[in-house]
Amino acid sequence: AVGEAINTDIITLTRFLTEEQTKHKEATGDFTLLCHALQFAFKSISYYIRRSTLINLTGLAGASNATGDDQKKLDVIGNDLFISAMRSCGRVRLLVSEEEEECITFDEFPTARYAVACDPIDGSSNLDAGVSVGTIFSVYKLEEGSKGTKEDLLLPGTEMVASGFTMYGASAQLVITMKGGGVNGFTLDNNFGEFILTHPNMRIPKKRAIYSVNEGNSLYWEEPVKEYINGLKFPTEEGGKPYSARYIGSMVADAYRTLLYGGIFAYPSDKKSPKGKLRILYECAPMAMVFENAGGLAVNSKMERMMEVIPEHIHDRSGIFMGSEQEVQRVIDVHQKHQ
Ligand code: AHM
Ligand code: MG
Repeated sequence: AVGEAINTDIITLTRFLTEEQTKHKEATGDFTLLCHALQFAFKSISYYIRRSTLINLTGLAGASNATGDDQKKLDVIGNDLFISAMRSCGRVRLLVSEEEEECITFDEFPTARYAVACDPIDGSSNLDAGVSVGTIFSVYKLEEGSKGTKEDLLLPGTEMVASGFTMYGASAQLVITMKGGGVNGFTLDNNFGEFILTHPNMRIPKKRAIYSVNEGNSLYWEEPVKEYINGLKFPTEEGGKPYSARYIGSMVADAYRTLLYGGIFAYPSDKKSPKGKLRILYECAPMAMVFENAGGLAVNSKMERMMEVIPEHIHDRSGIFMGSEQEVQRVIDVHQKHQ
């Protein structure tokens, strides 16, 4: 019949969020509004990334950010778009961004109950080459009577109410998870201007022989990390095959592939960066929540559950291993042997 192959009952992110809201009787709609603002931030960042080569948005902005990285023009624009979306929704009290040294407080909304942490454009070293980058976000609900200072955000990942990321690849892919829920993936349809549910209830495969790590750092790795990675490359069991290496250098893209195909992504702490490279609040913790809710695991370099790590400062870093349950378990086993 005509239209048989065409889905006319499309689940947009807007519809999904409305349906989620009605599942929670106590919901006020604040969180839904916040998600609508997030959605707009992703759409607009995606738009500028796609046009960047045409409208002179490649290259450096001429400054460096809170953590000392050179800022790209798109880092600045992505950050401004994100902040503006969060401010204008009126539901966010605090915002931490990788690109802002200090926590932003929206004092015009003193009763707003949410706090957000974000890396507006993660993997920006890949931008000018047109390689996938992404936005990572985590959402926290503030304690009753919290003062609205950055200390309110020094929380373990277990306190997040939602987290996720959008990857700006061949298409924009949004992955979102909520506390106690599953992981859902949406694809931005540029003609509709809508994120469409294309990957409902994502589950990471239990194992897969793919590892993703910057091997250029191996000189600095600690013994257990060296032993673990060598074990993947030079299997000792009869007929064992070596793992495949895949490393894009954009955490969001490496994480998205790992989520879909399985395997492991690692950015361990090492002798050069004893605290690791990736930041807890807006890189490690939100990814850990996505991986756990998809049936995977995420630990830091001390083999502690990433979701339980409490940052001391808003820009604190951590080592991280995340991926398929059996692959991460193998890292834990090697580390335990070394204790
Ligand atoms: P950024 O937030 O400054 O872009 O840095 C984070 C990125 C991650 O996306 C990626 O996993 C990692 O840094 C790559 O680092 P390296 O170039 O050291 O391998
Ligand atoms: Mg980053």
